[in-house]
Amino acid sequence: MSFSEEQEALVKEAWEIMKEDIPALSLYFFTQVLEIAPAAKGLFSFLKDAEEIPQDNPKLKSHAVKVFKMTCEAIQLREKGEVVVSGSTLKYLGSVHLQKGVIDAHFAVVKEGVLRTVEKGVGEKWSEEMKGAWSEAYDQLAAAIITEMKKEA
Ligand code: HEM
Ligand code: ISQ
Repeated sequence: MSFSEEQEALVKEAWEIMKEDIPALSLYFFTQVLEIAPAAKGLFSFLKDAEEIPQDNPKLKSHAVKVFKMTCEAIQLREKGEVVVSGSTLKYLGSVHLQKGVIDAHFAVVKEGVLRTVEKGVGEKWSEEMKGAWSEAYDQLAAAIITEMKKEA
């Protein structure tokens, strides 16, 4: 599967808007993920012992941003023929997630969190097409990470 130019543009358009509101959207992202899967809280080192989601935790923000940025980058698949991630490697991502005890089913939870966050972030620019573009980008990236996790397991 690959991205159309239109899908690429939609992913980029959303991120350009979301970038301006990172603290609030990061918090929203974690809130959504934990609402769907409360047990996922125990997986994150900076959430485990917290009563509630910390409002201003730099780790929380940077983690959330990484997920969104990497999803954006996954759209380079069209040009490069493979999923590219910057600042880290797929191998590293595979091993971190394996080590933390992440399983396949969690990826669907995080996907839902990503989509809800984009919807909130872009407001009236939200559309079925934009949802499709983000879904596709996320699925490609998740599949690449899961492949690495399986290789190592
Ligand atoms: C850590 C990205 C899916 C749980 C990380 C890190 C990155 C990342 C980049 C490393 C952060 C760092 O060391 O700087 C992604 C991407 C995903 C994804 C791009 C999907 C496409 C998931 C899923 C789960 C998960 C499905 C399960 C809930 C975690 C946990 C850590 C982590 C628990 C370690 C956090 C900590 O305690 O420091 N992820 N992740 N990730 N991820 Fe993900
Ligand atoms: C998965 N991996 C890293 C960071 C995350 C932030 C929120 C939800 C899922 C995540």
